[in-house]
Amino acid sequence: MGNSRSEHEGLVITDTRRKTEEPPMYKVLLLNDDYTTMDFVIMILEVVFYKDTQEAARIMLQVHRDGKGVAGIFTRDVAETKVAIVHDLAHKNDHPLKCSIEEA
Ligand code: TYC
Repeated sequence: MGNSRSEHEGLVITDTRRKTEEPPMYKVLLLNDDYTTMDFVIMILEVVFYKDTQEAARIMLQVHRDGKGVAGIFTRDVAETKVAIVHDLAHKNDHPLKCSIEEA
């Protein structure tokens, strides 16, 4: 039996053709309701989704007008964790705010 290591020395070939798979991405949607305060939604967008105040206000108003809006796009695990955090903060602060996940 030959020594494959020495026989093939210097013949290592890296396949650079195959594209690295990217994970499926998910939109976290904020849903409008009549009771959650605008300030609370802006705070959520700042604290959970790292938006600056101006962008947070823009997204909040879009949700208020259109019924829903995209808070961010994440891998499935991160999106699900953000939804759980939003629902927990909303519940603890007596707001009915809901959000959902949609494949991007
Ligand atoms: N519609 C709410 C109000 O008038 C504000 C609001 C905006 C609530 C966005 C939820 O996801 C939401 N106070």
